[in-house]
Amino acid sequence: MTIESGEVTDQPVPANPDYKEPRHIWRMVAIWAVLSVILDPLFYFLVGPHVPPGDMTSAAVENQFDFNILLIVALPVLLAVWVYMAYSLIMWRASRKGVPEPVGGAQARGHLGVQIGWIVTSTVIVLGLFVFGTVELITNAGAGGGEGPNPIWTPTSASILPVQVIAQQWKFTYRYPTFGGFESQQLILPNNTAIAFHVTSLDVIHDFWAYQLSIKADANPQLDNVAYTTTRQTGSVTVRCDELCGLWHGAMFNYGKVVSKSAFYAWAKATEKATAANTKDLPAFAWTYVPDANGADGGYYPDNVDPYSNSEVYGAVPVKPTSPG
Ligand SMILES: [Cu+2]
Repeated sequence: MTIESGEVTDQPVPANPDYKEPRHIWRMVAIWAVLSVILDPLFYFLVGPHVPPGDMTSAAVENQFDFNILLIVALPVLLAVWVYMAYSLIMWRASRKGVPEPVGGAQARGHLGVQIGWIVTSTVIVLGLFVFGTVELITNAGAGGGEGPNPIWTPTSASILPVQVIAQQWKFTYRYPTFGGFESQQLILPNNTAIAFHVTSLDVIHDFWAYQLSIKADANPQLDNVAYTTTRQTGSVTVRCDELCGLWHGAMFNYGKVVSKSAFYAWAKATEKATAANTKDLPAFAWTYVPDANGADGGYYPDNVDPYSNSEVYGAVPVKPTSPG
């Protein structure tokens, strides 16, 4: 096509004949490598300790480690995209005169090195994460998930405190079999102790999610779902239902605490005594309950007895239970 004289054109300025095309790919690789080498350790050591769910239990530590590994694998991938984008915007911007148009199309499509590099890198990352994730699931408490009635993993600790989590529409309660099977509305745990959560449900499927403990285990009726962790720090715990379980699913939450061993034992013994009458009304402690555990026409709680009636009124200010520590 010929350009008539006087016609306005957006043809690029002819390239400078002395211009030597730099090795763009190696420049980008160099920038990417430097950024990755600096930012990955910075991220791991500065941000890593603050990544959820924290380090309140052994399961939380494992979870945090897994998240951090995923993040430091992901960060160089993100950097590669950002470096390429920034480099392209700067090097091949339309206003940059005297530089030839970048070559794309057929030449780039047929580049064997790029193709092999792409396939090998993404395969190594995906398969590596698959192996890492599988190993992490099997070892070390299954990263805090429920393992069913026959766990594949048991803590090595000599004494493991069993705590039963009972989910029902729409609340969680906790029974402590080592203290006469009393029931508490609040989850209280001793510090530096291996805990075996036995999660079950009285009605539909719920899910016990104790965020700071990094425990998330389904609560199925007629099933004793076991999840282990070891507490490492005292502090507050939020428990939420994590399985859509009906109208008031969103209101199904309560709180707990990890307290010192001595505070826990003092609380447990005092509560066992104080709730003795309530415990007598409950079905005998078992790992699972049928919906009419208290008799033919009764539910889990006997007729006319509801120990938690004040917290049954949804929208009401939650009752502050007495708590240790
Ligand atoms: Cu629920």
